[in-house]
Amino acid sequence: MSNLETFFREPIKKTDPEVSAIVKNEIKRMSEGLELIPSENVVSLAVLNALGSVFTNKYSEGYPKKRYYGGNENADAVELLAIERAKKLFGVPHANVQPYSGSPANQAVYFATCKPGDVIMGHNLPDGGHLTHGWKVNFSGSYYHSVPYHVKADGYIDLEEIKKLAMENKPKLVWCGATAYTREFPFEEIGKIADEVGAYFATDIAHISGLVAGGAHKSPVPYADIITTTTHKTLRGPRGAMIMVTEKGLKKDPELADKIDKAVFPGLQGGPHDHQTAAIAVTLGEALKPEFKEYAHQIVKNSRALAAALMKNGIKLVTNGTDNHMILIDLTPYGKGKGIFVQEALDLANITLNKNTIPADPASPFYPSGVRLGTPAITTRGLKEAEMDFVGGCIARVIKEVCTKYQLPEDKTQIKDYLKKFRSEIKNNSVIAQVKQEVIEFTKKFPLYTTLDY
Ligand code: DSN
Repeated sequence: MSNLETFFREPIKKTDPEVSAIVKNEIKRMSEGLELIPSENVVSLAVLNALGSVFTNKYSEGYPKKRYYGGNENADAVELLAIERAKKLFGVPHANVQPYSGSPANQAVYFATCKPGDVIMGHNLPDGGHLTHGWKVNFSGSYYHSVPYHVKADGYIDLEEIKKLAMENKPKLVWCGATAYTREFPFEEIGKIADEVGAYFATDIAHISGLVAGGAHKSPVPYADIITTTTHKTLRGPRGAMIMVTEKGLKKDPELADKIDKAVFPGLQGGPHDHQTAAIAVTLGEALKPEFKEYAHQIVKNSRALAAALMKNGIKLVTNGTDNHMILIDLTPYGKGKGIFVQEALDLANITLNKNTIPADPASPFYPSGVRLGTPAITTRGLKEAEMDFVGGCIARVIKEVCTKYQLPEDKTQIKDYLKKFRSEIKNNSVIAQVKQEVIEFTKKFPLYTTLDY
């Protein structure tokens, strides 16, 4: 901890003790906890170095060698390096590394391929899809005519439905990708349907891009026209995103790469975040190393072992298991809307995950009946299959403790007071306190950063 404090806090400690103290608290929270939110990870010190570099001072609207301002020779060099590494890592002819994050990247795909009012298809949000794949309150569901597809009762994507909806509605753009889906994505099958109806096929691999890069999940490259990804999930980089165009996409539309670049800048964004680009370049360099393959496979091994440990403890999972980094717990055997109790009680026990809807959730998206968790961050910290029994056991103990004791009132006006009582009671719950102590002891064996090689 003392070395870490020096690394992260030396200048800030002197000039801004208030922010410095908050950063210190965050280091402690991360160090003493098990981070199981499947979209989070722990980046390397090299990524942090690049992210905290002087590139944050620069403006470089445009693209390498075609900038609007001077002094961009180093910004050009780092962006070109990131692009080359992205192309090599994923095997694509074109990459844009400027999107600020996943939602802006997806927005650029719409801007490049559709006009307002065009029909688009994506994985329905309560079924595990993403806001930007056509959800009604998002720009994607209000500026475009969204026809969502769903998962079947068994939790798997309903290919029959996709085919039927695509034939009936003739979409301009079809998405495949999700934020809460625990099985391999059927890229090939959905890609065929998109081709049959003449749609662009975009895959959003934000969650699984590290697995794809490391060979632990099938690549969408042969089937997709466009691929978007964030860079901070399984890919283990800074917050940011990329848009890639495949050979198939260029064959379908030779101007597609140009359209994407123009949509990002000047269509939607201003100056790229060069410090973020530098950190993405470092991330992609790390992902090109052989160790990253091992990491990607270990994520999935851990996820499968954690799923097995949970089921052994009597916990029900959507699809009864996982193919990737993620697990979706179905809490309905204890009643509906229990996700909030589990998330908040586990937070108190230093285990972080998030409440989530499950397919055909009997409750509301705000008080859903499931929780979502995953193994990217704990795998980075060095946990292996053998440790998943401990992690799964802790989660199961807390689930049983709160789900058998608490049930949200049917009358919505009573929910606020009920949660107030719940929050005050769990502070003194002995099971939660015991799990917290065990987690703090356990995490000492797996430091957040093992080496400080700067
Ligand atoms: N918020 C991200 C996630 O947690 O999956 C997706 O955008």
